[in-house]
Amino acid sequence: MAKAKCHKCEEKCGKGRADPELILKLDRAYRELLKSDSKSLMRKYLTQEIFNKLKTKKTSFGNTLMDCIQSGLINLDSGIGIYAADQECYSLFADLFDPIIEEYHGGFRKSDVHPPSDFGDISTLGNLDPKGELVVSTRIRCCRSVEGYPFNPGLSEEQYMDLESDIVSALSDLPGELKGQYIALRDMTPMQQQQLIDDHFLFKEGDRFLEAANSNRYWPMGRGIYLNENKTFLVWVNEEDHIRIISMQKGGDIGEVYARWVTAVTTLEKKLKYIRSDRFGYLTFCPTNLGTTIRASVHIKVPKLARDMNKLNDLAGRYNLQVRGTSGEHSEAQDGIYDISNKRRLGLTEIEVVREMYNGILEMIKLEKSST
Ligand code: ADP
Ligand code: DAR
Repeated sequence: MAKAKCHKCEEKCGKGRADPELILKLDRAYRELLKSDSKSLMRKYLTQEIFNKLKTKKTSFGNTLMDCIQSGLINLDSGIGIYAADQECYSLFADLFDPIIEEYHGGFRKSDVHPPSDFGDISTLGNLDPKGELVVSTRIRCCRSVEGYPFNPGLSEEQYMDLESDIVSALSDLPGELKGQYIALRDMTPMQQQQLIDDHFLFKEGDRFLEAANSNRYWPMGRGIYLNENKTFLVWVNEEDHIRIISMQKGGDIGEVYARWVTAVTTLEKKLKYIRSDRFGYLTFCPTNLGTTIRASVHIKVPKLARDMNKLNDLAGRYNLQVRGTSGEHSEAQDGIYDISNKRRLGLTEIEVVREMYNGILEMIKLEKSST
């Protein structure tokens, strides 16, 4: 297993201080950002004072403030506009990350600490829509970063391949219904790849936000998907994060989806060592995914509530839920099917996150049914 860049080479890669020409580039980019109409949280919290304090810093992986904010500088329509280019960024650039994390995760303050994992009593989650009237399908996913490797943008081609092989060997002897096959993206035909994307199993390609964050390099090397026979358990390798662990099925039986997800997560954590911080829980490339890293979602038809999208988004927000399109992030709804999921993942336990989504979706189903 290849190791992350040696921290001992701080002298060589000049830990601590960004190069003068990079600092000039940052100055120019920051002036442009101030003139722009960006509404990102990065734009909101990158004050001149914080910018001046952070622009000279560099992590032991060699990443600077530019590596974290370049996606938000290029994509002015970013909602967040920042990624952690490596695991040190959350502490080295805390003056910028902390207020963004506090706002996105509904008030996770500097003094707050993510709780230990608690998967709770699986039996307390039932079927969100036993008659199958509104819920098309249910999915729970989490993200994991593997110790010994830098986050996505810092991976060399060799590290992508080594990380893929470490993950695939951990997947190779999964028991029971989790048993399945890994398919490397480089071995897929374009048609096979597109079908998996259209079926909502495989990640989309060419995300411009990830592209601008330098996390699509050497594509498709080291990327791929593991699927069990029933396509109800999937693992994404080296898309945005090192690993995405996914349980999903048709219908609204979130109890079954959650039980499968818990089994998979607890089985895999015996085989792979993950990057976890006391304060933020599981560390991820994007600060929106920290903590439990869970996104629990339904594909749901809510034609009455969706008549007014502003009202639908406001209603979802009241239950700490988020609305996405049918193909997930940055997509529109097709055939009136919306992806509605929890927004908060940090500062809550696993069962609290899924229960918050469960309760919110039940309320939205009631409102949809009672609307005229
Ligand atoms: P992520 O969930 O990993 O943050 P996206 O929002 O892009 O990423 O969604 C990834 C894929 O998962 C998309 O194809 C999306 O359609 C699919 N998806 C999300 N929720 C569900 C669901 N409840 N049922 C079926 N597919 C889903
Ligand atoms: N597109 C970026 C990231 C938002 C969160 N989504 C993730 N991590 N896939 C933005 O700032 O909008």
